[in-house]
Order: sequence, then C-alpha cells, then structure tokens
Amino acid sequence: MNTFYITTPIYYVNDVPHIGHAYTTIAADILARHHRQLGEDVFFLTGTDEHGNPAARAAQKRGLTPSEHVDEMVLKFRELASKVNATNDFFIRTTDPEHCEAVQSFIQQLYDKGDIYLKSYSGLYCSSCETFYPEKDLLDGKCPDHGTVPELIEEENYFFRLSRYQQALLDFYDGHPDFVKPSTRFNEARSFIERGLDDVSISRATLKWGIPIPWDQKQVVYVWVDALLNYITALKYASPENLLPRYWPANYHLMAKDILKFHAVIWPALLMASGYELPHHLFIHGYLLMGGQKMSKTRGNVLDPFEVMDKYGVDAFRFYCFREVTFGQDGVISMEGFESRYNAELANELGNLVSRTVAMVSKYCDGVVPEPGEGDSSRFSALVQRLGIDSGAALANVELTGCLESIWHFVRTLNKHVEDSAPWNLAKDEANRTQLDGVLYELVEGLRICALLLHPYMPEKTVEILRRLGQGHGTDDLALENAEWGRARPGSIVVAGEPLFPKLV
Ligand code: ME8
Repeated sequence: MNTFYITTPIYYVNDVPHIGHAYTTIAADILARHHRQLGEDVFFLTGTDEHGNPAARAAQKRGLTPSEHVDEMVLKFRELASKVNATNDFFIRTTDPEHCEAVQSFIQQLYDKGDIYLKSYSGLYCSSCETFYPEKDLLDGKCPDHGTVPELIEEENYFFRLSRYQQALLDFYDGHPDFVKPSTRFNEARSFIERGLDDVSISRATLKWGIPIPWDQKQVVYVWVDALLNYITALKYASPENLLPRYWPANYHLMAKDILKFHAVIWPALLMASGYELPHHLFIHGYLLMGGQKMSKTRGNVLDPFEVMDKYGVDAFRFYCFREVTFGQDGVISMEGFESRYNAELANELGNLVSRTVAMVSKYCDGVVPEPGEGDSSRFSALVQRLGIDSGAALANVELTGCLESIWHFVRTLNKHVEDSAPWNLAKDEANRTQLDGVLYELVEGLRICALLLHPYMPEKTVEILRRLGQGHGTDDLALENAEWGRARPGSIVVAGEPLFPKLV
C-alpha cells in the first residue's frame, strides 16, 4: 500500500493561534483526507514549537513559568486543530520528553561525527524569527519580516558545518527539480544555496528555555534545530510501533514562505549529515492577507478563526480559504469576500441544488431515487471521467484551488442541467416519465460525485449531502474509486432537511 506522510509547521505558542495557522492545517488535512480516499496509508502530523525566546518572553510577561505558559497555550492549538476538523494522526509538542531525548541523540551523533564545533560569535538577532541576519539582509536596519530592530548578540555557540553540505545540496536540487514547489520557490532556495552557505549556530548560551546540549548543559539547542527535527522524532513515539521506516521520508512538508530557508537549506543538510533520506517535497504556500498585509501575531492584525467558524461553520470556512486565494499565492481574505462567496456558491449553487434535487425526487418520484432512465448518461459519464482526471491531477500537484475550480465547474454544469431540462415541465406529462427519471437520476448522481470530490474540503456537509440523497456515506462509500458515473443507488430514499448553507442576509 502506498504511504503518504504530510506535515504542517509546528506553530509557536507565544500567542494564540490565528487564521494563518488554521490555513496550513486545513490544507494538510485536505491532502490527508484525499490520500485516504485514494486508499493510501496516511500519516498527518501537526503540533507546537514550544521552546525558544518568544515563548519564554511571553511567559515572563504573563508572570508564568515557560512550562505553565506553554501548557496553557497548547490547548488553544489543539482546539484549533479539532475545530477545523483536522484528522491529524498525532500532535507533537517539542516539550514532549521523547522529542527532547531524540533531539539530544541526533545532535550528539553529529557532534561525534565532527559536524558540530564551538565558536565565538556576534551577530544581529531577530528574536521573533529566532534567526541571525547579516546586515545586508535587513531593511533599513530592521528585520524584513517583523519590522523590528534586531539585537546585537555576542556569545560562544556550537556551530553546524552547513558549509560542508553546500555542494551536496546543490547536487540534490539539480537531481530533484520538484523538491520545492512551486518552482519559483525552488529557484529562490537554490540560488540562496548557490550564493554560499556559512556554518550556522545551533545552540544558545543565554537562553534557558530549551533542550540542553547533551555534552554541555550550559547551552540549549537552537529552537529551529529542535523544531525541524519534529518531523522525524514524532514518528518514533507517536505509536508503540516505530513509524519511521513506514512513513519516512515525508511526502510533503507544507508551510508559508517565511520559513522556506530553514526547510530548504538547514533541514536537508541536517538530514544529509545524519544519513536520513530527504523529504520528497516542500510545498510553499502564500500568505493570507488582511488589508494587504501579512497577518501575524507580531503585527497584531489577526482575525480570530474561532469566531469566523462559530459564525459561518467550519466547512464554509475551509471552502472559502481555498476558493478565494489560489493556493501557492498570496491573497486577501475578508468578511465581505466570505459572505458574497458563501451566498453565491455555497447557499445558491450547491446548497440550493441539493434542496431542489431532493424536493423534485420527493415530488415526482415519491422520494425514491429513480432508475437512470432515458437521459444524458454518456455525456455525464465523459464529463465525470474528465473531472476525475483533472481534480486528481490538481491534488497530486497540491493545486488545492485548481481542484476546487474544476469541481465547481461541474456544480455549475448540474445547475444548468436543471434549467435546461426543466423537470417541472417534463412532470406535466406522464409520457416524459423516463426522461424525467433520467434527469433526476443525473442530478442525484452528479451531486453524489461532487460530494465525494468535495469531501476533503467540506467533510461534514458532503456527508450530509450523501445522506440527503439516500446514498452511502461510510468510509468505503467515500473512496474515490466510487467517483465514477453510474454508481448512485436507484431505489434509495432521499431525505429533506433544513438548507445546508442558510443564506446570509
Ligand atoms: O514559524 N498566511 O511558527 P509560526 C498563511 N515554529 N499562512 C500563515 C500565515 C499567514 N498570514 N501566518 C502563519 C514557525 N502562517 C515555526 C515553525 S516548523 C519546524 C517550525 C502559517 O507559528 C504558515 O504555515 O510562526 C507559516 O509557515 C507558519 O504558520 C508559521 O507559524
């Protein structure tokens, strides 16, 4: 059986989660659900990055110990994952003792091998990014990401011989042109490596809140090394079985471009140094913007995902995020945009089509899904075959918006079919019976297929659509191999109900 291992970044717990975190988690969940529908053995990992400066500072501000602070904050991140209906197989915390031990043994191995050495260092450090910046990379002397002035830090640190892996990284990039997607990000990462790699500090001497360096307890492991390793350590203790041989290398690490460099340069070098295979792909998505600026905790322009989901429903939120902004690009989201798409597409085009279909089967067929009758099956069969190919290819390439676009095209085709065939006119004359049955079957069958394809995006509403259409909605029924024309069960009973997406006024 094919395996599919997908990860989100592990999120910082210096503040409560925001929509950007929900976005990446939902994207990973869509892919995890899709690969499960393909019958693959999926492992989906998310979690929290709990060590380092920002968490320690946030704790201090609140008059708590770092431990107390992170134990409280992690609840919000777990709540977010469950609120967005994420089907993650494990939730890693970098404060898990198993993770800490695995990190220590990983870096001990690199130290023993001579890939880590001690050096005095001074540099400009942005403690929000947890990274040193060469002066040339600053904008007006400020961090390009946070707009804050970095501090000058001088200390004796352990360094990882990143420079040693420059050529191996370039060779790897050349042999794996789809390692980083989209390709613009690949080029960005490759040219960064090509410009030359300096060794990187992998420990902090002034910070206490971290994993102690095993051979020098006065220092802690640099939070980024601690964090990146989660993708491997989690597999070792997520279950009693060591899952590493089963799922590593990861198929996709998802993230936004803010953390590309760590994943595209330091992570593969660390893996090479320790003899692990490299992940198959990194997929770098864009930023969700509100009013033209990246949302971030430091800037304070965040939108509360809990509030949005409470007000509009989880599935509508999941749908909107990937419908509105092309996955991979930056895009603006807004309440106005949400409400107009919700009404036009979810309430009218999808919800109303389900209601009308159920109402017509109730009225003209006593609620029983008719036999295919005399209809337009060959046209629909061809359309659905094409749709299956297009939507599958899009998701294989992580084009979450492209896939949704092709499904929505079909939703519109079905709406047009209702208008063109006008079942209410056919019903006026019993002579049109088989034709009427054909149209109603096509609507039920078309919607059943839409529900299967939309399932990763809207897991709850699509199950409800199948239930209303009298169609199977268990795990086996949701398998993508059933997204083939002609598998709807005639003779089953449709169920009327409240509007699936009540119109917003
Ligand atoms: O960077 N739009 O954690 P973090 C889209 N702990 N996605 C966004 C976003 C936005 N406006 N804002 C955040 C860290 N994200 C490290 C990661 S991984 C080994 C360690 C998402 O809490 C996006 O996935 O700052 C981004 O890469 C991530 O949250 C950063 O989360």
